[in-house]
Amino acid sequence: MSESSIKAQPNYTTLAHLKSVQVMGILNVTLDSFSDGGQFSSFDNALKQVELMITSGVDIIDIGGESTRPGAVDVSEKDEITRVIPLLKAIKSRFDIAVSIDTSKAGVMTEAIIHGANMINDVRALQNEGCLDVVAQSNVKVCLMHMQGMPRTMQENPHYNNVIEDIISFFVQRIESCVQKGIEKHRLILDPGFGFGKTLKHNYQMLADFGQFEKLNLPLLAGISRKSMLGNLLNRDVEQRLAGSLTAGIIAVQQGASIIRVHDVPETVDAIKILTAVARYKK
Ligand code: PT1
Repeated sequence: MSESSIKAQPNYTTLAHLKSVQVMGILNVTLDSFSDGGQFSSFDNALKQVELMITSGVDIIDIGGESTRPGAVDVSEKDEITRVIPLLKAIKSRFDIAVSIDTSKAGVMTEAIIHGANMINDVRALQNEGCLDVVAQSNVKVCLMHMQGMPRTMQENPHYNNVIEDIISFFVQRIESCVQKGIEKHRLILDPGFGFGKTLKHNYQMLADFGQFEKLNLPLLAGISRKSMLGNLLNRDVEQRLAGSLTAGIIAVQQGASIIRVHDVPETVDAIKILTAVARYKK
């Protein structure tokens, strides 16, 4: 290789970056995940899952009461509050752990903030009525995710001129709206939204060029765990996507992701420990 072809590039395999990477553990309380038993056992189950995640080294628990996977239908605000808030209160009273609430509804955000949520994770990037105001009047962190279309139909015909550039333009506009409303930049986290109105090709372009989002100078979140971009490539059911999930998560971390949102916390923590050890020994 000629000398001139060696470019100085940001290196996210450094010890400093890897030490700051946070694992966000997914806790679903949608109707589907609650349909396998009575309310009480489900609630206890969720708390046991939280305890396991904490023991395994999770940094943030992400509670979601609305399914946003492709084809999912809307949930009422009342139902979402009933599913999410009691669990948030129970976690906050029992454990010392950061909790994020995965919601797009201003009413759910309000309740979540009152009851001690540390972060709002919004796949609709605070575009719904009242959301900017609710977050502006708090001091929580907020994850702004990119989605093209809405969950029920978003996979029908996704189109971009340039997937990375289009998402960056969207982020620039959303950051501007947040700052205008008084949500300080230091509270923002960006997520390009793997699987949200993206073809297989778009998803892999995003993963290949994940480092491009670093231009926006904000922490990045990647949520790839068990998604169909892994399943469709590997031809594997959702329970058989662990190797794919770990590999894709690590690739995102090596390109600057600060938070990875995952189902398999112990395995993800192990993978990051290996990366960190390598960074320590690197000359
Ligand atoms: C995500 C995310 C999320 N994903 C953030 N929040 C989901 N910030 C929920 C599939 O293609 O990536 N980032 N909250 C889950 N949504 C999906 C989407 C699940 C697509 C599965 C797929 O399989």
